[in-house]
Amino acid sequence: MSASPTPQLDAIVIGAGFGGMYMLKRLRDDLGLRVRGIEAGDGVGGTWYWNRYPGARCDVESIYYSYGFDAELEQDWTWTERYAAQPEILAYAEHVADRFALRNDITFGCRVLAASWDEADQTWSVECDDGQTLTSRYLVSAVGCLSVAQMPALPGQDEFAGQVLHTGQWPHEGVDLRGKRVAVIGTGSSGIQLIPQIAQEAAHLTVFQRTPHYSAPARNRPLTEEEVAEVKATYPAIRATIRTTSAGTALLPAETVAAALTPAEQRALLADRWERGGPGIIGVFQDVMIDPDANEVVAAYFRRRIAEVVEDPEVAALLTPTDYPVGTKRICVDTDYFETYNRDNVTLVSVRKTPIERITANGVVVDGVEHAADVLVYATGFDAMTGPLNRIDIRGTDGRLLRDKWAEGPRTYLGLAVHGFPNLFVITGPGSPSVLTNMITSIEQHVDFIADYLRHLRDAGVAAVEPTREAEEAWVERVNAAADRTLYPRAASWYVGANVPGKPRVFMPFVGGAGAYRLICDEVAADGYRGFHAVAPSAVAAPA
Ligand code: NA7
Repeated sequence: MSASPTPQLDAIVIGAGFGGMYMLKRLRDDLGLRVRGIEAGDGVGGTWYWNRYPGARCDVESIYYSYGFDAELEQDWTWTERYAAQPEILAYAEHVADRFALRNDITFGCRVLAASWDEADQTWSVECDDGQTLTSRYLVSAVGCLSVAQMPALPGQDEFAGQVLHTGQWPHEGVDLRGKRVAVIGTGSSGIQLIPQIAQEAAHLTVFQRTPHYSAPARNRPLTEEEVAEVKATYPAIRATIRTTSAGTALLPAETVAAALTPAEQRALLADRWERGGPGIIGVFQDVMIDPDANEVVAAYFRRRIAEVVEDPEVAALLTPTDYPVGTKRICVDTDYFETYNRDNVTLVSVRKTPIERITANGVVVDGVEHAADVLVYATGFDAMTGPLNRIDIRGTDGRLLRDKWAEGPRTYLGLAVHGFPNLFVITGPGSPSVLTNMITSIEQHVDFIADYLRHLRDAGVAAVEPTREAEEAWVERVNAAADRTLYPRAASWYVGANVPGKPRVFMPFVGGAGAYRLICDEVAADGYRGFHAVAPSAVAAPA
């Protein structure tokens, strides 16, 4: 029998966003592995490379939404705003790529089409759309959670004569909307950021809203020199703290459950959080995401604030969410969103009861009325969490496709690895806290876990591992049980795949909190990577 051929690479990392870049750096610089990154875009940055729509901004504060692995990087980079806008975050990603000389190890403009596990050679064979096939010992997915744009299938969609855009695939050269009639479909986080910006530029803006969303004011502002200096002086302590929190960022902790307070005390706390701005208002009471009554106190507060701002009572009523708990669809954070509907050049069309009938050459038809548009913007979100992996033909043991294994919903161990797919690791995959947290904190934790595990395997002389079936099943049950204890599954959100027709309704992230999850992973590692087992090469002899 011939010896297994040495793969071309030790590891392939798919994606060069924040997950892929740090993974590449750790494996190359700390473990000395031969690593290649494969990235569909022509540059680094992932989400922030693609989502260039006006108003795109992170809803996690910039000083926390940044890497904590390198003290000098922290000191050298200076954030200018409380919530960084897309160009600044992309510039940061590019700075990191330059600083750590990552680009030469990344193939840009190249998409991974398929990856298959060779059981005899114990290597991954990765097929790219530039025609090349690479082999490697390990495959790491850093494809992101919100990277496959979701387009609705509307009758007549291809007939539209004007420009068609999706927020997640915004043209790099920008779009001149001056004097144009613009239609926006969708009022999630992207729509809510985009709509106030477009309203200022376009001749007319028509917004098509299916579900009104809860949105809190961002209260974005420039950071002062004093604030920046203080943060830089205390960064190690800040990082140490946020790693223990549920959301992986610094939000005011709740002191008590809602029922322990009088209505006046509740209102005072809510008003304080509203004035502070940002998503932290969801954490105002300990039980907002668990107790429907506590949730309703917060939801009612949002409703009152909408009624105060929006001048036309009919428009205000349409913009007011009433039939799902606040926070169960991701809370939005805005600047002048509701105020925008007081402008003369903005029209709101509810498509709740009367869905979009069709798209014509000239616009969007609802309830028999054509709303004319020159530009049509889809702010319709993403095939979240599983979409980016499922569109790659990933074949594990016995040639089984990952998307077939996940047909009834994703199944992972710790959101990091999948039984039947040896040596595949998923950064912030379904079953991990990921999208419920500061993504960069969660990314760093996963990357460190994976890098430490690969070092451990090298030291132990183990070539291939996978989670056991039992460990995976137990984790899936734990993820489901955690979600069922909350109000999260009550909304038709992208967390449960409700925005993609035919997608199984499963709450995908682990809701137990990033800090608690980190402890679980640390225990798994300390216990000899409990739940994983070594995989022996199959008996099939490699062809002579
Ligand atoms: P979201 O939050 O999924 O929002 C998409 C929006 O598009 C939402 O309002 C949808 O209504 C709407 N939508 C989708 N399909 C249709 C059709 N067919 N007709 C009308 N309206 C439609 O995506 P975002 O890009 O805003 O944000 C995604 C995440 O990125 C965000 O949560 C942050 O984590 C960053 P629906 O609510 O489904 O009724």
